[in-house]
Amino acid sequence: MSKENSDEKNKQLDQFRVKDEGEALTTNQGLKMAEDEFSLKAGERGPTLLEDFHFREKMTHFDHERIPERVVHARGFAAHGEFEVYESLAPYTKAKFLNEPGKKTPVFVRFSTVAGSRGSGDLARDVRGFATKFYTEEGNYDLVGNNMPVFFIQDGIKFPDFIHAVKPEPHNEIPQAQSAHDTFWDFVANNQETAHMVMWHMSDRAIPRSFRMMEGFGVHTYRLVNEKGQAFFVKFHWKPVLGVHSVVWDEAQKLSGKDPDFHRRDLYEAIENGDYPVYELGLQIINEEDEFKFDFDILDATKLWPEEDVPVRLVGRMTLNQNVDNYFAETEQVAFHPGHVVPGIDFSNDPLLQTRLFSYTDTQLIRLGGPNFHELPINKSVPEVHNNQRDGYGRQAINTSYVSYHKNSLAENTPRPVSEGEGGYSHYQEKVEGRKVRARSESFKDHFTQAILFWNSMSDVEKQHIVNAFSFELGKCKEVSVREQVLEMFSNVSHELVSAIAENIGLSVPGKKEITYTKSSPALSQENTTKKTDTRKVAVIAADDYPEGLSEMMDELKEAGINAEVVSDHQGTIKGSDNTVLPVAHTLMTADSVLFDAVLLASENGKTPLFSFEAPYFVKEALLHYKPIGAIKAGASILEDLQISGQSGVVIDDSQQFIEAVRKARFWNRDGKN
Ligand code: HDE
Repeated sequence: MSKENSDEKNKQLDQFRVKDEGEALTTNQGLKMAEDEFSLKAGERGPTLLEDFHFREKMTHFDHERIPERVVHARGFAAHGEFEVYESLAPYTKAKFLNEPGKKTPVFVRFSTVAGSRGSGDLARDVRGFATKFYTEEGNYDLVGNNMPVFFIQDGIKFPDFIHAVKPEPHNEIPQAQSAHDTFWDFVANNQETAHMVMWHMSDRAIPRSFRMMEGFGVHTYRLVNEKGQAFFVKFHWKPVLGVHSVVWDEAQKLSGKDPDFHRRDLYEAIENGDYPVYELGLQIINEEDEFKFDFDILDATKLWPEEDVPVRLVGRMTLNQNVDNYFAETEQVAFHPGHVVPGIDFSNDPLLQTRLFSYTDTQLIRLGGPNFHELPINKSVPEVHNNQRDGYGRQAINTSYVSYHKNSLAENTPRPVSEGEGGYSHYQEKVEGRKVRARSESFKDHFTQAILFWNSMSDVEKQHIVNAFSFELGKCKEVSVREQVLEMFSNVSHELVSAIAENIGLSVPGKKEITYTKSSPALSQENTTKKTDTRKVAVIAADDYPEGLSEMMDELKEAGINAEVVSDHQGTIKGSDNTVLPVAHTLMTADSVLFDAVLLASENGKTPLFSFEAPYFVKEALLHYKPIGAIKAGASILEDLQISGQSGVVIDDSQQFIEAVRKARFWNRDGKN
């Protein structure tokens, strides 16, 4: 376990860390026990006795081990790290953790899928949660975001409906962790504010290559407030330095079987290997007086602010450098809340955000069993907590004063509220007036323009993937009427899109409805993302007697930051014709092409029956998934047997070109489906 951080939060957590290795076994009362394998019985073959306090305690605790999983975002994985701000953001916010250049703040980040239950697979087509807890000196600040910048609905009162629709259908609890079913698409067609987000959901963003290679978005418009009380509208972004990358759908489906933990394993191993994921924090800022200058309402969470119009200013970086010690204590018990803010950060009237401000504490109360969840080590703020809240299940604090009310004279009115000057949080005094109405603003009613913007911004390959995703998902809907309604709805986005889908799902093409909107936002296309070789995984398929030069090539790959791992027909080591020895990381039985970014062939076919069967299969899969394929010397014979030596992204005996191919990651101009 890497222990890079000796920050205030880690020092606090150290008080709770328990090392059991080497210790005597005790009961929960600290009593050492002489026996832990046999319950106490009346005679060796007799009944177990009620007197057996050790058995009762052990079994009772086990019987109560489970807590309810999160109602959404149940499957998650988290890590510790630190955030460092580049420059003082005092002109915009008085938040202390953003005010001093170079200031570091401990963080805890939990990534998640939304729809699946806790044991579901990582590669579901889904939105990913990206929740960050900053343990600041002014208290916890939670940025509870997703990997997509918009959301399905505009008002949180519809959230239970939306989640009911996307979760497994209630009569038979099928399908798990999938949106490819009737109720989800029925909801979409009958709630057309979903249009923009559904475009993201059908895009490659919904099947990330890694948590380390996806963006994060605060989604809502928040407010920054400076010392002078001036406020600015803000959207938060996380930008991964490795760029934004995805897998292809066929790969995602296969990964769900080959390694359902693909994303959590990837993050865990990267941190263990010292390949710390880094994300830059970006801010988009709009001055208050510019609130109405856009062709969308900035309070509408189904709209993004195109980066070309409102540039993203990079203001700091977050490095994840420490895995958790205990999944349950940390990852499962962490409680995020968009309402956990610090002075200098405030809310907007986005109706989705407003309702979230209620939901998170409410859900923690049932999930974590009462109102004291803030005392759990992972949730404890660095500053001490002082107020008049008392008691409740599992209370940890021993408040020593007999005064637990405000105002008082017996404790000189303490704990006392403090002024803003002394760090007291005070809400931004926005002027609000209006009638009490259940209504939605007219300015929220355009559901299609930004869905078109998204479509316009995609490369041809990305468009094809979106067509394929719609065709897959609608193809899984049993009700033809649902398919028809969805097609009808998306004809408002693109005739090209619905025509292609219609053909795939056997429906006639709806009439043209889309408005003419030609704007695009290049920042939305993954085609324009950063491409690096760092931490890319290459499977080196080799057997004994591998050709001279392989170990040198592996060194070159390592120098380029690539993790090359030998896959062979047996475990242990293999010996080359040049007498070098390489450790075998996986066998052809345990590894599979979908677990790697590229494949390098270093031995000829026919080495062993396993090799002859699996190695060509490995290559065919890599080919189908547009991945780089390399070969050195005898390894090229496998490519010749398969007649693929001439395909793009296939490199023979050229390490530098192979490294460049790994950087490029995918070669879309191959035959076969996208
Ligand atoms: Fe959440 N969401 N959400 N959500 N959300 C929860 O809180 C909710 C929304 C997000 O890793 C729950 O502790 C409502 C948008 C993340 O622990 C719950 C609405 C965004 C996580 C809840 C939304 C998110 C949650 C379930 C509509 C992106 C996981 C468990 C207004 C900006 C946090 C929990 C973690 C979790 C409610 C919509 C992000 C029920 C009512 C939009 C990353 O409180």
